[in-house]
Amino acid sequence: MTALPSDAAGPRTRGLLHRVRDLEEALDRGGDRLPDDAVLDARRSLSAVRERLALGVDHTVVALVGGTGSGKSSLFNALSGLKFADVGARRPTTSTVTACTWGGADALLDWLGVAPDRRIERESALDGDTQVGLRGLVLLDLPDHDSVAQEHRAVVDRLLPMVDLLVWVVDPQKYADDALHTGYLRHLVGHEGSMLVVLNQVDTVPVGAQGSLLRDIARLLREDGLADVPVHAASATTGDGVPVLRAAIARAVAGRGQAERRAEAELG
Ligand SMILES: Nc1nc2c(ncn2[C@@H]2O[C@H](COP(=O)(O)OP(=O)(O)OP(=O)(O)O)[C@@H](O)[C@H]2O)c(=O)[nH]1
Ligand SMILES: [Mg+2]
Repeated sequence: MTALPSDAAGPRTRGLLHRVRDLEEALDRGGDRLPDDAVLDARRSLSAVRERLALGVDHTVVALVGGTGSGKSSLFNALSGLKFADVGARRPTTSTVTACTWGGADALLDWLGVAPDRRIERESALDGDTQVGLRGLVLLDLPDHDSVAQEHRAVVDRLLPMVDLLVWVVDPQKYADDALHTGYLRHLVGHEGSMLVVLNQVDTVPVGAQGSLLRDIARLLREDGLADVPVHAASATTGDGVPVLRAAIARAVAGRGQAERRAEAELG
């Protein structure tokens, strides 16, 4: 059996690995009664599942994604309670993916292509209640998808399919941007369960105007074909809405991730 990186083999991974081993043993015992092609196919799928399981499925990868200056890095810091991501006035600020993990996930971060010096681990033991429910979370701060820097978009496009939950961070000025709706959101119809939208910088909007702004975002999402995507309001600066966002992320962590669902489907 392939040795697992020690941080990858949590209970979910181990359970799936047991099933892989059972199926491999069944093929060893009874494979000669099946057509060669079928056995080869089955062995190939099992080996692909094993490869993904080597990274572990006990983590949930959540990415903050959105246009430049919407506040992805600021929200990353607010959610993690750390000041690890660079927040700047210069646009764009973030050019490489930054990760915070609640529990180690080095093999997974290697796979995601996060540079070692852009990783930080949350010391959850020190945090009391605020971090409960986030164990297993890998939070990513991505570069801007609408960047003047071409390579930023390439980083975003490479990572999107690897993420379990996409948190689209929009701001009151640019939420209707075509690069977001036509370039990305409309291509994600069918993935409503794996995404949410956050209107950040809500502190800059008069209280009386916030409701209509949120309704306008919901309207645009309906036009994109994404009627069921939840929309949250938050301010990374004041902290408003951050606990609710953290709770939504905790629910995703408690649910099964994309890699786990895929492995299960394959084994089924
Ligand atoms: N008023 C207010 N300002 C915010 C908020 N969130 C972020 N900012 C400011 O907006 C600017 C951009 O924030 P960043 O967190 O760097 O934004 P980003 O989305 O990571 O930007 P890129 O890395 O360039 O894509 C900074 O000056 C922040 O201080 C917020 O909730 N309210
Ligand atoms: Mg940033």
